[in-house]
Amino acid sequence: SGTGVIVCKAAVAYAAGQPLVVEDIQVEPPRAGEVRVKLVACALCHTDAYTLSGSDPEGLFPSILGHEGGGIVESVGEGVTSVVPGDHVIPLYTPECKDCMFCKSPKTNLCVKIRSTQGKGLMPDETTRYKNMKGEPLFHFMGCSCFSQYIVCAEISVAKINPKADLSIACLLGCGVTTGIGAALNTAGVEQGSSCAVFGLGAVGLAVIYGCKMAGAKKIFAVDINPAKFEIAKKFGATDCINPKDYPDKPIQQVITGLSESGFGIDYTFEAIGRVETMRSALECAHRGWGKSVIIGVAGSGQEISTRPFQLVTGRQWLGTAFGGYKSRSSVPQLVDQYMEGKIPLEDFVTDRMKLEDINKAFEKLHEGSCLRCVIDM
Ligand code: NAD
Ligand code: AHE
Ligand code: ZN
Repeated sequence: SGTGVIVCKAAVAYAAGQPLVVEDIQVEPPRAGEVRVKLVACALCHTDAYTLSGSDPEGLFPSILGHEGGGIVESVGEGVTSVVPGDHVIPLYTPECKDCMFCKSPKTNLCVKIRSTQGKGLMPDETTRYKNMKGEPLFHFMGCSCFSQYIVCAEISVAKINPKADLSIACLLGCGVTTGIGAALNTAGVEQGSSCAVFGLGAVGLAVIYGCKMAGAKKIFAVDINPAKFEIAKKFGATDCINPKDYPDKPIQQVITGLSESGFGIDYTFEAIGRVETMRSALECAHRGWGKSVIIGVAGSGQEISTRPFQLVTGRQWLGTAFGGYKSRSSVPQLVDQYMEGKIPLEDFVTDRMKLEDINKAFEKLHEGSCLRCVIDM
């Protein structure tokens, strides 16, 4: 294995706003420092839909989307030492080279080693490993491209995990759940006894709620315009549920500040929707003097956030997070072990399962209120 081109099925995004085309593609063998992985499962994240819609300034077509997968190493390129064929891995859109100035700093997880080529949809040597059967090149996506039965990633873009973990569930740690838990534990640093508010109750927001509960938060406000989300939010740890539509006459930040124990706001707030208006609301209901507000949601091209500078002058801090601040190759194997020990209820996020050929239905599902994560059986 490892020397020839593999022909396999993939879902190709040919153009923004168009359905994916499930067809045979050609996957080249891994070059130096790369690995080829046979995908077992992959979930859809809202970011895949966002990029397919054409809102991502870095979105490229034709490409293979998907970044929440799990698989088994099929072959490795020259010089690869950290994994061997047969290892179970989770592809990582935030790699960890352990060598760049960002990896060496304890302050961030934003490895920069291959970020520029990743943003251009290419491997680190500026070429692609994917072609359709007409021989036309296809771009990579987020260094992962999990909507293909075989993928090629940089060695630094895969985390080797416990082979006993069910990859069709553990794949959720490739993005949404890890991001949410990390936003609470790493980026915000939620403390025992504190108050939290989470805007948006998709898989990411629910994982934030779970992270806040893990950290011992006393009050957790769950905010969504779809009240059907409140039951599961309570299951994950929300203490109070708020539907902004119930308060048409008052900005929601005022409502939430009014409900806070001190009357001065909430210790930690999170935006997990991707709208600049709710980012502002989350910032403005953070506690006077020390409140921290974390942006997780990804806003469309051209969008900008705003607030009165007075909100920051009076002690609120506006933060953001990618992959929950987790240094990926070091942390994902530990998170998988925590899942195996029953400490992270990943199964509760899997609401739907589908075959690769039905992936366009999975995108429709994602826009329905009942779907948290739809896992594609590759
Ligand atoms: P999702 O679509 O499943 O969930 C979004 C939720 O927001 C839904 O429950 C929806 O009802 C709610 N919502 C929509 N408009 C609202 C409004 N005006 N007020 C209150 N609630 C509203 O999405 P997801 O997969 O959970 O992802 C959430 C966001 O996080 C997306 O923007 C995604 O791109 C982003 N994301 C970021 C990172 C990161 O590393 N920063 C990682 C994963 C996802
Ligand atoms: N490419 C976009 C923004 C997309 C974005 O912010 N992606 C997040 C991960 S979302 C996962 O579901 C991220 O990790 N960002 C940091 C990075 O380096 O991409 C744009 O605006 O150009
Ligand atoms: Zn994602």
